[in-house]
Amino acid sequence: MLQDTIIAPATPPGEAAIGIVRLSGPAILSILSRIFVRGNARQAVSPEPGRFCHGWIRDPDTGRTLDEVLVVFFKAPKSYTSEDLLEIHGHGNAACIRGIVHVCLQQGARMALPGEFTKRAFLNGRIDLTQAEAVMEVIRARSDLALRSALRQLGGTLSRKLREIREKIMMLLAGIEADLDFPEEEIPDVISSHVREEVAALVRELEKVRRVGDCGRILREGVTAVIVGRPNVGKSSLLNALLGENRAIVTEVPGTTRDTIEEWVSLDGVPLRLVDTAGIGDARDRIEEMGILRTREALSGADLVIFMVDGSESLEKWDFHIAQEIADRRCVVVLNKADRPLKLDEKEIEALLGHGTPVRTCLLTGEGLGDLRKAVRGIFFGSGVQIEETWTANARHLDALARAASEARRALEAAERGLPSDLVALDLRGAAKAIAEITGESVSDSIIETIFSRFCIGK
Ligand SMILES: Nc1nc2c(ncn2[C@@H]2O[C@H](COP(=O)(O)OP(=O)(O)O)[C@@H](O)[C@H]2O)c(=O)[nH]1
Ligand SMILES: [Mg+2]
Repeated sequence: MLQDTIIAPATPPGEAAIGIVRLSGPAILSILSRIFVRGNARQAVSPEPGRFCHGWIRDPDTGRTLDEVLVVFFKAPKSYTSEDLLEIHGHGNAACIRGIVHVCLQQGARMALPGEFTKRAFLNGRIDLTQAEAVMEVIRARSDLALRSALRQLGGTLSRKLREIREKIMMLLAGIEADLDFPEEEIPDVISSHVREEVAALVRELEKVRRVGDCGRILREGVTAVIVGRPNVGKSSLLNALLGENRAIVTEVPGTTRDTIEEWVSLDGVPLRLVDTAGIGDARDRIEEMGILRTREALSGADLVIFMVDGSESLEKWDFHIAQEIADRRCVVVLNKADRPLKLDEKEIEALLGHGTPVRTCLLTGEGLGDLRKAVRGIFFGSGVQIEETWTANARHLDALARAASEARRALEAAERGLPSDLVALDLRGAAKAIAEITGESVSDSIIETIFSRFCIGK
């Protein structure tokens, strides 16, 4: 299956200093010998591995010169694909690139599918599936933090961690199976308590990997934060303050904001999609009614709720209604209008509304905005997760990790209830299999196809 030689442009079309075409597969040197003329005719036509070599690409059928180029040859297995690989660096002109690709196709290469170079690197065992996925994460990263997280994953940090976990499970299984082989030498208590501890540690470790990965996902996709509260507490003022411009209309008239307003802001490197809403309160007309409906819609898609109350007034029924509606959500409570005397103390507000210590702000002066940033960041990167250790989880990873963790938890339960150890082993094997899916050691062809089909051509 891998015996053919593939080709694709590696740089985008259009005017540029250079344009690169890549080939991978067994036939590249014979193709090159027919289309490449070295600048220095005394040198051998075959380029030395890992060195730039200057020359001309000619069409052997017409004798026409297509471009002046530098070629670099990477000898298997020391290449991106682990196969013989060739880069032809021509001029950044679509016609030059087209000419080079065309002549290579004529000499027997075939156009590469999206992601086929990286797929070969994976199938040849140079990288695992999480690293292959990281290649596209690096290319598509839209923020500095997302890029750093993708680069760590590409470097194999996650792969190593998962391999480590899988080896631990294998050791546990080996221990359990050794006991199964010699049931007469039963020392069940000692072994099961030891196994139990190890399985409990495994559950914790899997949950941590998942949390860290989810933070990476947030760095990539951004956090959708929805500001809710009664009319007139200062929601639009908060949007404007975090944005640093007067995006939303702010007046002392309740019901000023009728539609939802969205803007992206960077919160210390964390991309935040901030949504200002009409809020929730008594609607006085149909427009306000629809605004409240939209607020509820926005709330349902929020990763984070910023719940704002006016600290200079007593809490009202709507404050309690909102608190109830968002009871189980990730939330920060903001106690605004700190320039006025506080009607309720922070402890009371915390007790009445839940959701931890409120942040006090005054949006007329910007007081407390720093605390709010810190609180928001803490919600995603608190609980022992450092931005420096994140990796970029996608739905596939999170799903497999959730299965691994739930199998491990089941193993723990079985061990705690003193069930036969082959049942514990069964669940542990399930956990190991889910992890092998993430790294690609055990994964279906159709999943592999789907992953690489999302790549760009030439990668
Ligand atoms: N005194 C005081 N007034 C504020 C503060 N923040 C906002 N306001 C005022 O409260 C009113 C309502 O603000 P707005 O942002 O439109 O509230 P929203 O209806 O929740 O969007 C406006 O007159 C703001 O100037 C604050 O911290 N202190
Ligand atoms: Mg408003």
